Amino acid sequence: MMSKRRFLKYSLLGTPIMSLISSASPVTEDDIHSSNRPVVVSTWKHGLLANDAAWGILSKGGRAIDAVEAGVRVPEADPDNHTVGYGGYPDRDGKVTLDACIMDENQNCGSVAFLQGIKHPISVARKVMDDTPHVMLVGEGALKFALQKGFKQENLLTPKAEAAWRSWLKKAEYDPVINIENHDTIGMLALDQKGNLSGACTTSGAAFKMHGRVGDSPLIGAGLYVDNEVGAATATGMGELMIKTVGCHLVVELMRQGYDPEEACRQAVERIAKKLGDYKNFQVGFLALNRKGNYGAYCIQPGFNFAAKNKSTHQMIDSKSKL
Ligand code: SD4
Repeated sequence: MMSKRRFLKYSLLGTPIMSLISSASPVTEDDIHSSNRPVVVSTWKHGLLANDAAWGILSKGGRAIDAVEAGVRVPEADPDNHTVGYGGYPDRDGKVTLDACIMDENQNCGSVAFLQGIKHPISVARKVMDDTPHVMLVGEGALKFALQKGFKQENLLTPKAEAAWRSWLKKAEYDPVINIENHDTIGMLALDQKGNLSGACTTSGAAFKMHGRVGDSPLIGAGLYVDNEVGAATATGMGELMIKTVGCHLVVELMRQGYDPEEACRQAVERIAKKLGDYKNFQVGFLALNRKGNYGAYCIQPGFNFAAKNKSTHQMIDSKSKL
């Protein structure tokens, strides 16, 4: 039997459509959206290189979950990126502590928080998802698990990050700076050729944070959420605001109600503004992708941008902002 795609192509070549239409199955919503696939989006400028790595998998028909893991490993390994993985700024005690989570199209998820000495927390999170009955491992337990799985323990504090910390120590003021580096946590969302969504989020967290502080990035619902029937969302910025509002779950639920990705992100920012009086002192950026392959973002302060790649384009897009 002729496939739907071949049917459409054949029709366009001049065969009378009506003569075939009774034997062809109807064009489904999925057929229409498949032209938008695959697609990958990720936060900040480091998303460009990360998207390229994800595209290597997506363009060959690979799974979104494999693409997002491979993608975010790029900034995790970059010593010049001071907000993700190796080279990330340490906490106020001089320790680099990492948070990450990953989620697939079947509601499977894995997460690590307060993990030290492992360069690729996203891959440890993936192992938690694939090889354990749990969702989240933290601290020493996460490290022990990573070592059992063959990950190498190494010093993640680079000389540059250590120098920044020593300079911060002179005043030791805890004052989060908005968009100061313009390359923050990486949150990545992908829709693969088959129409499945996945997401990953990984960070060294707020620079010079209190020892033991964990932000939104490893928390399913706060820093990342995926529902294959609807869409996916991830976040960057001051994690406490996303945790207090379960921000990414909110964005996905707004898309379920029918809002497009940008409007869903905008409404989530409005929710933060309504509920949290001090929101103007912080940045939060939401990024969303729906199952049709449409994407959008919204943030509190100007300055947040994201990288978007599909078959026809790979570009940085400035997010609209509330302020
Ligand atoms: C956190 N959301 O730990 C992360 C950090 C981040 O922009 O994205 N900063 O709160």
